[in-house]
Amino acid sequence: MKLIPDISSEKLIHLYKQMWLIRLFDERLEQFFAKGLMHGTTHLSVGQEATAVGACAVLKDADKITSTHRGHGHSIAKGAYVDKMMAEMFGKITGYCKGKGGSMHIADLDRGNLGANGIVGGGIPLAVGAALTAHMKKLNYVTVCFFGDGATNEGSFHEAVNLASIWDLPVVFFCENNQYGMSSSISEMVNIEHIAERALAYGIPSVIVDGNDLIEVMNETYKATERARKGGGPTLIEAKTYRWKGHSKSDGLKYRTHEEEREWRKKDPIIRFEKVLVEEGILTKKKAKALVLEANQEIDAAVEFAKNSPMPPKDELLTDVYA
Ligand SMILES: Cc1ncc(C[n+]2csc(CCOP(=O)(O)OP(=O)(O)O)c2C)c(N)n1
Ligand SMILES: [Mg+2]
Repeated sequence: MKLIPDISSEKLIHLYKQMWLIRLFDERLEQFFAKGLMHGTTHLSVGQEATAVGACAVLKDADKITSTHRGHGHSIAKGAYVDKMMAEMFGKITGYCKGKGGSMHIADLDRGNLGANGIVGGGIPLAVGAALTAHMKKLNYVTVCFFGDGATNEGSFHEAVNLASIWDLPVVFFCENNQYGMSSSISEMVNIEHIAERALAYGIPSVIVDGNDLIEVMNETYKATERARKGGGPTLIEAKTYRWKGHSKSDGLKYRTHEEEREWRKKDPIIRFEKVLVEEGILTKKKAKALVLEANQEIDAAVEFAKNSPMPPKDELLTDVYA
C-alpha cells in the first residue's frame, strides 16, 4: 500500500466502514422506494463509494465540499449523521431540511458540506464562490467540488473552471466519471477520450485516477488539496468509476450490457480496499464482517429514528423558503 497522506490504521478502518455505510444506506433507500414507502426520486451511488470516501478522507473539518444529485455518499463521507439523512428522505421534521428538501437538498454546513444539487453542474460555481471567499478573506480552507461526467458539458463547468484558474483559487474539481449521464454514454457525448483533457483548455493540471481504488483517490486528492492550500490553484481530477444501479429509481438499464455491468462489479471498491487492509494486517476477515454488521445496525437505527419522528407541522410550511 503506497499511501501518501498520513492516515492512521484506525482511520483506514473507519473509511472501510464508511464505504459500507454509504452502500447500505443507498440499498435501503432502493428497497423503500420499491415498496412505495418513500416518495419523490433518488439517485444511488452504489459502486462509487471510493470517490466520496477517498476524497473526503484527506479533508479537514473546515474544508468544504459541494455535491450533486447523487450525493448521499458525499454527505456521509463528510461526516453527516445517517439518522438525520434518513429522516429527510422520509420527509420528517428531524431531517436535515426539516423534511422539505429530500435527497437532492441535503446540506450540512456544520461539516462544510455546502449541499447536494438537483441542477446538473449547479454545484460547480458554488464551489468556486466558496473558494473565492477563502481567497478574499484569507481563510485557510479548500473546497472539493464533486460533479459527474455529464456535468462537464454544462456551461457552468467551463465558466467556473476558467475563473478558478485565472484567480488561482483553492478548489479541486473532482469529476466522478461513472461512464453515463442519465442514459447516454459519455463516449458518445464528448469527442475526447478523457474528461481530464478539458483541463488543458483552462491551463490547470489534471490527473486521471482509478475511482474504485480508495488509496489512489486519497493520494491524488491529497496532492491536489495540498497544492491548492499552498496557493497553487485548482486541479481537475477525473475518477473513472461506475454506478451499479440505474440513473434514478425508474431505469430499465436498456442502454448498457450485462457484460459491462459484470466487469465493473468485479472492481468493487469496497472489496478491493478490504483486500488491501487484510493483506497489510490492518484488518481481519472476521473484524471486516463485524464492521459490516455494525454499519447495518446504524442504518437500522436511522430507519427507526426516521419512522418514529413526526411529520413537519402545518406552521412549518412557509418557513425557510424564499418565495
Ligand atoms: C441543468 C440540468 N439539466 C438536466 C438535468 C436532468 N439530469 C439529472 S441527472 C442528469 C445526468 C447527469 O449526469 P452526470 O453529470 O454524469 O451525473 P451522474 O448522474 O452520472 O452521477 C441529467 C441530465 C438536470 N437535473 N439539470
Ligand atoms: Mg455520469
